Amino acid sequence: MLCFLSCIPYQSPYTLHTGFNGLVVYTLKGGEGKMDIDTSGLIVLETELDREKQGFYNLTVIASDQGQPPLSTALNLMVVVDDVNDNPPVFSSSRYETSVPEDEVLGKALLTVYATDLDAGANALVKYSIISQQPPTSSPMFVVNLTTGQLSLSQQLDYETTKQFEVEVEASDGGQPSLSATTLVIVHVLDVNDNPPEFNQPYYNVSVLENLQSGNLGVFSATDLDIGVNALISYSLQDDFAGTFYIDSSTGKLTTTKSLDRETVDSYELKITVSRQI
Ligand SMILES: [Ca+2]
Ligand SMILES: [Ca+2]
Ligand SMILES: [Ca+2]
Ligand SMILES: [Ca+2]
Repeated sequence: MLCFLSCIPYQSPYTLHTGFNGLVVYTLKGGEGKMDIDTSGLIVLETELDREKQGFYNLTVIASDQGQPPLSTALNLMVVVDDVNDNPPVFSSSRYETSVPEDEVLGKALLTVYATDLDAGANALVKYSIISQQPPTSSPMFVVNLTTGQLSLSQQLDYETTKQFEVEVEASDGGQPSLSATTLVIVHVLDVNDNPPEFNQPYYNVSVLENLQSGNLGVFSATDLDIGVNALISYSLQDDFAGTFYIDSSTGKLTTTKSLDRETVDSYELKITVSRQI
């Protein structure tokens, strides 16, 4: 914000005068308390300037003699304040958050981070880059557009592996030296029902006594890697042999509902199917 102005020598138009009438007095208007003019006509800086507050000054130098009546002349000049890279980029937020389903397509734009810089020209030219990702992955999960700050997906998400990422994005300006700032992007991964329920083993062998009126044959539960409704399982029998067998649709507990007769049928092959619970 602080800039220095080269002092501008000012030559009096009355240098040929002599005596009292030739004594030139300079006054400066428009210096806003930042600039003044000395007795020799030199404009001097009284305090540091800040281009971000005032980028230019319209000055009027009045040179007057001490004659009666006094004669004067005025000169208008404009002082343009050069920029110095004294402002780092500032993000519109110190923290951004978004939620993305785990099956989102690669290249999908997730959000745009945005930083502004009060300076001018290259000193205000902001470029974005990702400087860290937690947890880390072998290839970065996200990519940020250098100039727009748009964050997009570069690797397939998997809710069952990672439920949340924290991405640190840096904005740096084009000044020499460059100034920078960082912001944090939290990406919540949303579960999608991409895992079927699975039994621990494909085949179970169960023996039961034929004289059992009705009995518990065991619990045949399956597991589902998803969460919530995506992991709710419903069990059913493809064939219950005319009501001989029953399976609890929510627990997978298999029972006989009537006594079996080994002399009639000595084995049953039951197929348990699992599906998403509606
Ligand atoms: Ca800057
Ligand atoms: Ca500046
Ligand atoms: Ca899932
Ligand atoms: Ca599932």
